[in-house]
This record gives sequence, C-alpha cells and structure tokens, in this order.
Amino acid sequence: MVDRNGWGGDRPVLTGSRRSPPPSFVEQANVTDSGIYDEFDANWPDCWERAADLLSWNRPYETVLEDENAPFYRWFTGGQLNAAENCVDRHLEAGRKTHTAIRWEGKHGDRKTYTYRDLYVAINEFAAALRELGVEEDDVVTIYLPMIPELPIAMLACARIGAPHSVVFAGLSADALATRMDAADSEFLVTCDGYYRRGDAFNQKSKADNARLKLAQDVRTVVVDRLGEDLPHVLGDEEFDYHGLREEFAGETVEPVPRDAEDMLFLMYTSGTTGEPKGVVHTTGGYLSHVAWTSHAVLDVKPEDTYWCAADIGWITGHSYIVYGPLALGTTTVMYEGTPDYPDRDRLWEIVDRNAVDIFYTAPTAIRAFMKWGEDYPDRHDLSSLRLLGSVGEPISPRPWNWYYEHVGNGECPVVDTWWQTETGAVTISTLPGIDEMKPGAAGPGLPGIDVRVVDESGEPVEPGESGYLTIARPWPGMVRTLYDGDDRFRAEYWDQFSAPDRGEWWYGSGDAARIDEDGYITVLGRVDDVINVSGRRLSTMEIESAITGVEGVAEAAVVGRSSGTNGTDIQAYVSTEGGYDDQGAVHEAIVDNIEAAIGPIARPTDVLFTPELPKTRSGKIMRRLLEDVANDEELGDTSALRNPEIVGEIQAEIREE
Ligand code: 6R9
Repeated sequence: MVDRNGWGGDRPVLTGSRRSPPPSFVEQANVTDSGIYDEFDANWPDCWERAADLLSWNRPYETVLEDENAPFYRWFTGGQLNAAENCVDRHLEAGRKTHTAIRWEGKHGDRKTYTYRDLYVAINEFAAALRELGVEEDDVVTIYLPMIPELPIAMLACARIGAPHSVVFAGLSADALATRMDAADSEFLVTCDGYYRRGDAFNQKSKADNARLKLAQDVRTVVVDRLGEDLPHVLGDEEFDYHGLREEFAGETVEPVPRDAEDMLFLMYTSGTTGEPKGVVHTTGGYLSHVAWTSHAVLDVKPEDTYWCAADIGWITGHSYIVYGPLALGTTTVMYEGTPDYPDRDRLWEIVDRNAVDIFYTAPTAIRAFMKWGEDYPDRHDLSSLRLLGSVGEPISPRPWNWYYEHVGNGECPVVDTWWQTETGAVTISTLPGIDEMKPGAAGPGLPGIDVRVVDESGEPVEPGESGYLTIARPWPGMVRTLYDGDDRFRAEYWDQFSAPDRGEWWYGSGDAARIDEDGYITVLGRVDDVINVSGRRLSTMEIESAITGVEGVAEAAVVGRSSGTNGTDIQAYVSTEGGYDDQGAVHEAIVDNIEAAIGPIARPTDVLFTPELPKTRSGKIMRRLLEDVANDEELGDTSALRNPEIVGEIQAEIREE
C-alpha cells in the first residue's frame, strides 16, 4: 500500500491481540445492542435525542440540530435546562437524598462524604453568596482551586445561577491565571489559602494575589480556608471567606436559573499550537447531554456504582467525568486529592479496595507508572469490585494496555481507550464496552453518530491501514461552539483546513494524526506536529515510541528530532525503565531491534538516553518540545508548567557528560 502521508501506512499496525468483552460484563452493560451504530446513522441527527433524554428539561427543545450557520452549530434549540438541577436536585426528587454524591479522599487520609442532599445544601448556600457578591447571569467566575470538594461545589453553584465558570488548574502560575482572567474579563475569583503538596503546605493565595496585581479589572475573591493553622492568611479588600459566607447564607436556597440549551455552561482554556491559550466555549444542553450519554454508554455508569475518574477537575477530563457526567447520572463519584505514590505506591489500589470502586478511569501516564512500579502493589489489594477500566489523554500502547487489563482488571474488565479533546467536550472515539471487540493500541471506532474520518492533506479519506489527519465530518452535541477570543480564530483553528463550504462540508480538524484499520478502528499517532523528518522520511514520534515501549522492561519513552549535519535530523530517544531492568545495554539493544522490526532501520535512534522520568505537563502529557530543545542545546522555554521541572536539569547534565 502506498504511504501517501509519510506516517507509515505500509508498516504493520502495532496493535496487540484482540479481546472480546467479558460475558460477565456484557450481561449487565448499559448498551449491548450492536444495531446502535446503524440506528444512529439511519436516524441522524435525531439519534442524539437518546442523549438529551438522559436529562431533565424545564422546557423541551424544538430542534435537535440547527446547522444553517455552520460551523456555528446549535443543538437542542428551544430547550431550557439547568445543569446543577440535573446534577443534584432531580436526584433528591427521585428519593435519593441520602445517596453518596461525592466521596472525597484527602491527601493525608482525611475523608469526606457528601450525599446528594449535602451537595444540594452546599451549592444553594454558595450560589446565594455569589449572588450577594454581585455575580449575575452570564458573568464569568474564575475558579482556582485544587482537588477539594469546594471545587465542584463552586462549579455547580455557578451553573445554578447561570454564571459560566472558568476553572484554572491549581498548579498553573500567577501569570497563567492572570492571562485567563484577563482574556475572559472575569471579575470574580474563587481560590483558597493553599494546599498540601507532598506533605508541605503550599501557598495558593499568594499566586492569586500576584495574578490580581496584573489585572486591570477589580476582582472580588472568595477564599476557601483549606489549611487552617498550617497556613494563616489575611483577607484584604474585596476578599471573602468561603466558610463565613456559607454560614451567613446557611439554609438559603436559590431557584436554578433555566438556561437556554445553547447558553454557555463554562469556558475552559487550553493551550494552542501558537501563543495565547484558547478559551473553549461549552454550552449547557449539548455538552451535558453528551457527557451524560458517554458516561452511560462508554463508561457504563449506573446510579448504584462507585465510580472513580482519577484526573484533576482543572482539566476537561475532570469537568466531564468527575463532575458533570457522573453527577448527571446520580452515581457516586470519587474525588482524590493526592498523588498515586503517596504515602505509598499502592495508594490508588487501597482506595479502590476500601470503597469497592466499580469503574476506574485514568491516563496512560499513570498506567505506565504502575507498570514501572510493578504488580506487587495492585496485588496487595482486593480489586475484584472493578467492572470496567478506562484510559484517556494520550495514546496507550499494547504493553501498558495489557498490563492494566491483567494486573488491575484481572482479565475480567473491558478497557475503554477513549479519544477526545477539550474541544470535543466528551468521548468521541472508543469501543462500546458491552458490544465491541477491543484491540490494544487502537482506541476504537467513532462512537455511534460520530463520523470520524482519517484524511490526507487534500481532505480525501485514506485507505484502511494508512494514516493521515484525524477529522470529524459531522457535528456532535458536546462540541466546542466557538472560542471566547473570537469566531475567526475558531474557524481558523478547527475548520479551515478540511472543510469545503461550497459543498456544504464542514469537517472538524482535530490536530491529531491517526491510522484507520479495516474495521474503522483508529490508532492515534499523536499531534500532527509530533512528526520527525529523517532523510526526507516523515516518522511519527508516537510510532517509534510505541516500538520502544513494546520492549520488555521499558516503562516510558519519548522520541524527538535533533538537527545534525548529515541526515538533517537525528532521532534521540529518552527512555525510563521498569524496576529490575538495570542492564541498560541489553534494553538498548532490544529497543533498536524492535524499532528495526516494526518500522525499519531508518527509524533507529542515534542516541538512547536513560532517565528515571520524562518531563510531563501537569495534565500528564510528555513534553516533547522541551526534550527537543534539550537535544538541540537550545534555550529552554518556561518550565514552570511542568509537573517535574527538576528532571530537565538532570537530563541536560547527563547529555553534557556524554
Ligand atoms: C481528554 C483530553 C487532547 C489530546 C488529543 C490527543 C490526546 C486524548 C487520547 C489521546 C490518543 C487517546 N489524547 N485521548 N491520544 N489516545 N485515547 O485529554 O483532552 O487535554 O484537550 O487533550 O490528547 O492528542 O488531541 P485534552
């Protein structure tokens, strides 16, 4: 087969052996009818009523999809609903007041349980307080909180009064907070004194103060006292104590404001390929329908489950699958404040065991760490309550996939590898766990109603086995509606490249490269720019990395290009190994063999550098761009957004030694 794009369509697909969904799972799954794909196709876009039907509407919608002004699509127009009412009030009315909504697991072993009734009280009181502080419908409220219960409470309080929230990940800097508040003209901030990081009290308030100094607008700020005596703080002008406000408004209720389906529910800033972060706008009706539907159909969430998505609410995964999706379905959602290795590397399994968690959803970066630490940690605990496992955020190659399947799932839980983005709002590519065969290394087909196409540069679909650009050829309810900074940027970022407006075709460009197989399963190869050009041959970093992580003993790998005189570009690989694999020479040899077998000698790395860890963003994605700067001995950009900035210096030192 001709490899038109240079991502290597003529090479063997690096997927492992197929697996069927375990019968014990299928028996009880929410969605088991394989006719659902055809049904959605035949009945599109009305098929999406199935998602909207999972919600309670104050006023029924009139039109499922309005597409006259594409790519500015409108879903469920004419309908009105309130997201907080859907996530909380209606479960009380259904007689489930004492059911646990949030099970919070604190870093130091402290725990809190919020029933749906407790959550209702907290949200109402805080909504009343926000109103009193002057928050009106459509005002953007910025929330800068770590993983404490006040974070979802603040989000839902905003939703209740129709004020879009903009959550900024607590680990981002004062500058990042200021940029986002400035871009959104946000005059309200909810933050805290600080939080614990690896046992130390870490000051959040001073970052918030610094951000406020940079802003032209006045900002009214609510401060949650998280650390008490451990970090005393003083409230200044226009600053209010969260707990004081709750007491002042104790027992108050606020009627949920009916919002038009297309009214903004929240803004989420995500980094663009260039400069300024993009303010992704999500709406109330379409977003909530899509997250509820995928929580039901993909994650198989049931109200009686204890469900745990081990992400941070500061990113889209936490918005959709810790807060809105699971709460809309009335389940128990676990919220974890700490890290997987504190106090020990079995911390997550201890939480699964103690809470009898049914569904566990995490990122490949965590799964690779578990694999690196070894199976003794999960083996110490009873994980038999688990029914389904999920992965999101990066490609997961077959080895970690199989490790997760076997050592966490005991071979009895389907693994859903879910591809989606801040912009898609909710899962768009995944197997349906009660129906589809799984192929480790491939996420799966587009979900029913999601028209995924892999195309070449001119927008023509590529043949099965080939790779190209990952696009979506029809709109979907959870999609980004526009960018807060402007409609023009929205078109330019996502629509201009693959759409043919004269033919009425609007194709969403995801920015990812992918391969599609004969069954329509998608293997995501990474961002489009994660491509190295070696001697005129374009190689996907992900593909080389997948060959490296296929080697026994390798935990993680990152591959970057380094300018060189001869080839133009050399390949440099950074590798971390699992415990017990100390013979780097042997691992190195196996890596080279595997790359040559999977791709060819052209992809052989010039250097393989062993490092205890790879630099990661705070959301867990490997920072290849930074490694590229290191490899090319270029000045490093800002490393403050890294989870582990110290590792970069260690890698630099190692390179200099060589
Ligand atoms: C949900 C989330 C989006 C980017 C996306 C892609 C990568 C996410 C993936 C995956 C391969 C998966 N990505 N899920 N790659 N397989 N299952 O992570 O949103 O933070 O916006 O990142 O993450 O590159 O384009 P976001």
